[in-house]
Amino acid sequence: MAVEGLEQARKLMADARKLCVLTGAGISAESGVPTFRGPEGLWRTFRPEELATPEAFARDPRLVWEWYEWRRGVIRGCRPNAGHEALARLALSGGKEVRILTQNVDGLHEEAARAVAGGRDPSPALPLELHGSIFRVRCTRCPYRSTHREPLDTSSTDLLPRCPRCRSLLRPDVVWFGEPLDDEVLQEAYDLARHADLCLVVGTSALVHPAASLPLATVRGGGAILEVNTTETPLTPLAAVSLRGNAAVWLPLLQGGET
Ligand code: BV8
Ligand code: ZN
Repeated sequence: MAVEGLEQARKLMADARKLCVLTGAGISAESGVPTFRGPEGLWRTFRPEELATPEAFARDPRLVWEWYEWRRGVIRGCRPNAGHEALARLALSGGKEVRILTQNVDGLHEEAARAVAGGRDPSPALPLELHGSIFRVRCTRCPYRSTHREPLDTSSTDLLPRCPRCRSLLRPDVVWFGEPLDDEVLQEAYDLARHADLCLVVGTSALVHPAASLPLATVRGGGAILEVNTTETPLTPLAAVSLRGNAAVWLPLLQGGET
């Protein structure tokens, strides 16, 4: 099945003129970033459904920042893997229109884009970040927003980062459960998915909406789904091909079919 799946998958990739890629935590697993629902997943040890919410932050901003700073520390030590790099090469090859939509907040797609582009313009490989970035902060009160990569001391509430403009608490610039995604980002994502002839879905459990419904927009627009995942997901039955296994192994094989 795997080999025959690969040949069919390569044909889908070769025929695609407009490719929309949707990635989830699974593409970063090989880099050492914990997934959400895997055996060692974040949801197991950190009750994130109680932490990745505006209510949790209102109730105990120090605890939420402690969890995010722990994740930021883990991710600072992680590098993009062969899966991120294969997608960046695909997007920069110019052979077809490729747009990467990611649910991840770890910044590894952007790091891979800049590394693969070298001195060239990395923008075709820069992802649309559906859920924001763990290395960006925004004010809980005014429009202030900025990149923020340095380690934070979360040992007490009065050490938490504050807005340089209005002194209110800063929060991670990510989309929490119960919060809407940025309108323009979501509209752009739907447009890309709707007009794609292939949606390559990599390393997502396809449980979180509205991101998980983007591949369905491709199918409704007459396109197909190609899935890469170590397990079955709710999208598997809708996929023309579902390659079972590690994104860091399969994506270079798929990209390799591109001359
Ligand atoms: C909203 C950022 C409305 C923060 C995240 C009931 C039904 C349907 C929907 C809902 C419902 N109840 C509530 C909702 C809405 C809710 C939702 O979808 N809940 C789900 C859980 C049921 N959605 C929301 O709240 C969204 N907002 O709906 O707002 C609204 C509208 C207007 C006005 C007000 C409100 C916001 C959702 C965004 C939440 N933020 N993250 C942070 O990161 O801290 S979501 C979080 O989970 C991640 O960002 C990630 O994107 C997402 C999904 O996880 P995955 O990426 O898929 O990772 P996971 O671990 O689950 O899976 C990994 C996969 O990889 C697995 O399949 C595994 O097999 C595979 N894998 C592992 N290793 C590998 C691999 N594959 C390949 N290779 C490997 N090596
Ligand atoms: Zn402010």
